Amino acid sequence: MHKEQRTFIAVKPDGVKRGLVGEIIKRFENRGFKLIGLKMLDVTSEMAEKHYAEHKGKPFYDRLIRYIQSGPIVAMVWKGYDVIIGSRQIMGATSPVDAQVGTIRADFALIKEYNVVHGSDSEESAEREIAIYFNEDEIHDEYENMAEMVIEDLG
Ligand code: IDP
Ligand code: MG
Repeated sequence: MHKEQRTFIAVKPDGVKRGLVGEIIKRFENRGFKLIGLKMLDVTSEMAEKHYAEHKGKPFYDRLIRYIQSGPIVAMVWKGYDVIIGSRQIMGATSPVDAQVGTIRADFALIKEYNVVHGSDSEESAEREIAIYFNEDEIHDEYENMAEMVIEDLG
């Protein structure tokens, strides 16, 4: 069955510097997902280490921690039916050479080390990542968006 979920999405520092914030947000809005949290911030070392704990010890870990702190990010929470797999599809594979044409990473990422966008890969990581970047009172689920209204029509 279709599952209503939340996910954590971030425009990474290279995406912000390249002026891709609006382009990336547009693709999630076009898909009908509901934006319920949004902020620009500098990622602290503590946040970066929590976020990327699963990659600690890998050869690219130190560079990844530097990359996510190389400028402000735009952190977001999105909600919707199957939003976790759906947002991974919109983003495309980690490396632009593996990503399907038409995905954000195929269209905009330079290389896998600079792939412009982050998205959670499971419900567990989504809730863990949301908690790193947001307090619950910064999340605004109290409005109804068009996609929710359409889906409710199914009864
Ligand atoms: P994902 O962002 O597609 O979920 P992960 O495997 O979770 O990919 O890796 C997190 C981030 O670490 C990637 O988005 C990318 O920026 C970076 N990364 C992943 N694999 C490599 C690699 O093999 N070399 C360099 N950087 C990598
Ligand atoms: Mg990941």
